[in-house]
Amino acid sequence: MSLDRRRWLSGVGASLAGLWLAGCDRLVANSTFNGMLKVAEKWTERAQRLITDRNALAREFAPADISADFKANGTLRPQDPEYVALLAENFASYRLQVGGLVDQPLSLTLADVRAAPSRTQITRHDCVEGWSSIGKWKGARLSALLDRAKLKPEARYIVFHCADTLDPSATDGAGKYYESIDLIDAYHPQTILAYQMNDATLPVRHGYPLRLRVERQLGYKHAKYVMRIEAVASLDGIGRGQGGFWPDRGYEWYAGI
Ligand SMILES: Nc1nc2c(c(=O)[nH]1)N[C@H]1C(S)=C(S)[C@@H](COP(=O)(O)O)O[C@H]1N2
Ligand SMILES: [Mo]
Repeated sequence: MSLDRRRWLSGVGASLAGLWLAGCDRLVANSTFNGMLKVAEKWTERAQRLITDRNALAREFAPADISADFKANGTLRPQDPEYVALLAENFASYRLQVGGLVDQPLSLTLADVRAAPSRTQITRHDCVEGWSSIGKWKGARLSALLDRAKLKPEARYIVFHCADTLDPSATDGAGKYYESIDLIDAYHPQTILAYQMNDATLPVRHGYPLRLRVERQLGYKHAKYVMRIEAVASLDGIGRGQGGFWPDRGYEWYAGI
């Protein structure tokens, strides 16, 4: 169960319990109150169904379905000096930073990330431009990393800061790729930081060394070249404030499929 859902459910439980303690005999005798309770129950059901749907798994495929030629899109090889230097030493001094609203900031080597609880899945990647490819991904479960970092209760979004500048013409400092997701997607079981594709080391064009897989959303949410993960309460003040490189340029922040 996601943090959000757990928190939300305990909130609902607490407020109902509060009502009962307020004097349930008197309230139960009151037909308006019974009507209210029914409405509240219906609302709870509907909201819960929505949440349950968001936790449903994306379709998974068989090895025979894997695309022979998975398309690559956006940045194919970052030219940013930091990335170029890291690639030259095969990411020996790379550290995945996990920070922001956490009690225990992490600085992880690639070996640390590979040692974390993992998941492997064969899924279809759908790009907003109208193409799809099926690939097999193995990566660290984002939920495991976030649990290790101990999210603070104020954390609402997880931001992925990437190595690549996709828009060198941006003069406001918002030219670097980044993306963000809420805690429901962050704790979704298929949300992983992938380091393998089709049983091999993740190729540079697909986001080496780490790329996000957030299987219930469109391709542009799947941040490649992830350098830093940041837990935040608000997306204001990051990039142009819309929660992602493409959302800053008019795409929907939530790109559910
Ligand atoms: N860092 C970074 N992540 C990115 C992009 C990018 O340009 N830079 N492009 C996005 C888009 S639009 C898509 S469709 C997918 C493409 O992933 P692929 O190259 O592995 O197919 O990555 C997404 N993540
Ligand atoms: Mo895309």
